[in-house]
Amino acid sequence: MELLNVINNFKINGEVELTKRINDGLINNSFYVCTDKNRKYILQQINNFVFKNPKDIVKNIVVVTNHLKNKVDEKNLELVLTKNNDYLLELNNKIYRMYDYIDNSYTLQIKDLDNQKIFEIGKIIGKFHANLYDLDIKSVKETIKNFHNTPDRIEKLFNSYNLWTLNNDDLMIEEYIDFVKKEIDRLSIIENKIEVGSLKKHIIHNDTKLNNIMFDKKSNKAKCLIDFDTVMPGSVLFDIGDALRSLGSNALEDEQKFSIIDFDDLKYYCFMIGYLSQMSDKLTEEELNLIPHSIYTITMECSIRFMTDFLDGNKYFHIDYPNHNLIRSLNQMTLAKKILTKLNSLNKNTILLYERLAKNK
Ligand code: GN1
Ligand code: MG
Repeated sequence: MELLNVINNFKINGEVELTKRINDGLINNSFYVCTDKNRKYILQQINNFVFKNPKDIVKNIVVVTNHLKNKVDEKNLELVLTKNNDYLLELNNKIYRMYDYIDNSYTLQIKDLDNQKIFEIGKIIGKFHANLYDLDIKSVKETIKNFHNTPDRIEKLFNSYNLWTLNNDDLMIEEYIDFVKKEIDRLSIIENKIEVGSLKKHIIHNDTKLNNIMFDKKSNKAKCLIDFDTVMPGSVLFDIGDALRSLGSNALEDEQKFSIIDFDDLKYYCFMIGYLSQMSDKLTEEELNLIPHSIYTITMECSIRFMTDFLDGNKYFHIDYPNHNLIRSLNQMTLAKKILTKLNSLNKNTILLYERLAKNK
């Protein structure tokens, strides 16, 4: 009943006929809504523990979607207004916003990926970066401070570890902390380069995992990115790293059988061919040289975030069982270690790929 009341506060077309909870995503609560006029929407309750300033998020989304509207001919994310002409609805201490549903589209699971689809994903992320390249970074607010600042994430991990009361997992956690300590310098390379200005920030997506990429049902091509909550200034390397963290792995991020986790080089190259088709003229040499390294960094960063949340008592990410964040964290560390063993060859081949594509242009 409350849900229906929430929905009817938005300017929807028709009477609500169907609502369905969507169990994707670890932060917001999302619902699919369909009306008797066959109009479809996505309603989301914004997690205000994670997003302290929902108003800034919707302001960012409006700036970015308007900018994209002038460049993209296909459908992109669009917000639905409330009956008070606002983008946010506050009801019983909860905050909601609504999007038009992107019709005739679907998202992929790791098991559905093939080389062509991965190429498409690289291309759509490259296109997103290229289209937002000329948007002034000052026009978009930083809604979560230091979101992909890895050294800051490490500091938060150490703080949580110091406050953590030891229990049965202590040896495993200690080993984990030792590994992170050993890797601090390597994990700080990107942030250090941002600080000295040798890596520039642009408007990027910041959450390019596989289920945030919509595919078209008819053409089976990637159509657009969704989930613009974290669209903020950052290095393009964050998005490349985050996308490959999720789609370059041959296992889900909460797979418990760590022995099957590996990083798939072929998927990486397919993604890069797609990405470079849109961004090769914009990437700097520094960015190009750091691409494989960014996948390692963002994968470890994600592992660190899951571990920090586990130590903090699971307040940030939605969990299905008590050790869920611990499993996710160790899973992502296993993947990161696999990437480390491949860094040299990935680096060499990325340059070769870039040069070959440039020649064929
Ligand atoms: C969260 O909400 P969702 O599932 O799209 C998180 C990402 C993590 C991801 C890990 C705002 O994304 O940063 O990479 O979980 N989003 C936020 O699965 O923290
Ligand atoms: Mg998200």
